[in-house]
Amino acid sequence: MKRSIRLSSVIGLCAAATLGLSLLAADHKEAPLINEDPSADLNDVYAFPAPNNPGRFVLALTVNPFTPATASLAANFSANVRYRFLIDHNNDGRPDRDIEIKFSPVAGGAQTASFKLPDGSGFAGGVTLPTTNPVPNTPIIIQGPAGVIAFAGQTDDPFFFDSIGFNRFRRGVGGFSGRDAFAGFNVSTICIELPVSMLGDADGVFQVWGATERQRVTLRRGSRRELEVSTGPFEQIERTGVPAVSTVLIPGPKKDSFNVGTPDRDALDYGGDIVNSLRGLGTNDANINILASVAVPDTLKVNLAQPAGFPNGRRLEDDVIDTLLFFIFNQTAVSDGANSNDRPFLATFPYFAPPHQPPP
Ligand SMILES: [Ca+2]
Ligand SMILES: [Ca+2]
Ligand SMILES: [Ca+2]
Ligand SMILES: [Ca+2]
Repeated sequence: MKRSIRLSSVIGLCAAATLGLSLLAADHKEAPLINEDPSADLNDVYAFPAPNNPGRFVLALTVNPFTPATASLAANFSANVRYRFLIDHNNDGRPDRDIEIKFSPVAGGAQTASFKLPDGSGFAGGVTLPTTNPVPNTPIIIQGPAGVIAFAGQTDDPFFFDSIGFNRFRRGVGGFSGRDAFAGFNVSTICIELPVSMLGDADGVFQVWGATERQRVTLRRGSRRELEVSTGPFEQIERTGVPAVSTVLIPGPKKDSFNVGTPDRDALDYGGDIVNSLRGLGTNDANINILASVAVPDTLKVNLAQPAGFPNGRRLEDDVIDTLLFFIFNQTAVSDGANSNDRPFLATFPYFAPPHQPPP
């Protein structure tokens, strides 16, 4: 069979690559430090024009990777993490606008999400909390100024990929079976829909990424042995834009420092590593150049004048893995066989599929 020959030649290339992966995902559990901090562990960032709502744009990010339905109550947004969307207008890798989201602690069966928009205005509303009931809680649509709507709560993970097949394939002990390793798992999702004009970009060409930050906290003993607590500025602990950049292309020992880095330094600090990783996979120079234009810096590139869909931004339904495999393997159609989500997406905001619930 032609297909199995093609797959086994790819196995050889993957086995030869020194990627240091334990698990290949979009950005789930990709680096040693963030692996221990799930509520700040960004999985994916999405950026797409609102379907059926011209002139409006959707930004979304997910955290809390691989939340099983049976453990959904333990997965929440942290009251000590600042979640951010960063928007670059002029391609210098530095943000020109941002959206910040912070959360109250969960108390009395409720949690509040507070949003700060690019113009500095703010609004707040209830988080759609997880439940172990057979039917999930109805999504709370939070209303902001100027028609802005927002959602924060648990959903199905929209990412799909046969990552187990890829890892077997890489070790020469199997190949893609088409099984979506993310099927059945939930994530914690922040989704916001706002007028494009609010992003503040004049020409419809901009870049987006997500970041999580924690406030620096210092504990010390005072002169009478009392505990003194002081809090400092927020410091970035993770960032991501393009799926699989950190997991596939950044060498293992550099993944933690990549997470605290900024896009304006990506070409300088990681360009060589990314080229080496792609050469290790057998990608030729023409396709390395194409992938570099997508992955360096690690931001989603958006051009509103062009059709939406990865690598022009990213929609929930985009088969980003097949797109990346196509260029990694020099424009050969290699598919993992997991080509759509395990649950249909909603046609209307918040677009994400409802979370998986424990069996009744
Ligand atoms: Ca991550
Ligand atoms: Ca900028
Ligand atoms: Ca899913
Ligand atoms: Ca696929």
